[in-house]
Amino acid sequence: MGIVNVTPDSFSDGGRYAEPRSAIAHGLGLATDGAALLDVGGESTRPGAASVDEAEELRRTEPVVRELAARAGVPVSIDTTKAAVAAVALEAGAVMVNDVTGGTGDPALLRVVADADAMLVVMHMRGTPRTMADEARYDDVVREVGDELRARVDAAVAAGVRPDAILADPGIGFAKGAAHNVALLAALPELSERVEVPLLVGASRKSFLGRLLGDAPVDAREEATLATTVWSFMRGAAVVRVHDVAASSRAAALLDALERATQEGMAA
Ligand code: PMM
Repeated sequence: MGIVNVTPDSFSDGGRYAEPRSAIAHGLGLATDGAALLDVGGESTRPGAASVDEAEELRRTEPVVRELAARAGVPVSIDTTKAAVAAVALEAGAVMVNDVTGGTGDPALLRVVADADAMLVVMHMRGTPRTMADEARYDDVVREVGDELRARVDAAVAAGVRPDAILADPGIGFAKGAAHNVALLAALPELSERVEVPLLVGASRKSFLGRLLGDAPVDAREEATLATTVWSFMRGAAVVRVHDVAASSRAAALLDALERATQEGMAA
């Protein structure tokens, strides 16, 4: 999943694709680079970020979704917490809604997804981007995130979303400290078992990578991001959400080749 942030203030690429025209060009490039999905977002969710009103979020995302859905040749997802933004994006050609609140932010969102028979990503977070840093307290992060995600999947199914159209995401960096993020990545197979739907992982360039590398700035986190891609795929994740699609896509191609050779070796 390639990230297309139409925002002035996202943590890693804020401002580079803030206008629809540059975001569309960026999304088309990510599809050429091998993205299987494009995730268009118009509201930054970095810690402490201010919220964006609906009209502005629509102004940023609608033309980008419409154009990419028509021209990119891969499915488009809308990264939003607002039912109205999701509805417009689905009408404009998106086929997936990626909600960082996992359906808890806007009570109407799950229904919008169900009515459109669209796919859904439920991500785990506690609080809001403004408050989440204070909520990073767990006794057993894998069990608690797994159980909370499972509850969000159940709520989505109860609202009419097709069970086989749901992905769950542990929400790396959302109401989690660096050790929580690492523990969740280490336990992907267990999480997957608890949640019972395919997993999506979004670790690309996040600050815990910087912390693990001794305060590496955003532009020095690419190799570590790639390590999370390889790790996540080897531990059974279905989708990784990344900024640098070309690098992750090349790594995934090699993993596929190794996986095939392993299967053939076992069959021989
Ligand atoms: N991270 C961000 C935004 N949206 N959605 C999902 N499902 N998972 C994530 O980890 C996630 C997300 C923040 O990162 P960005 O500013 O680079 O988009």
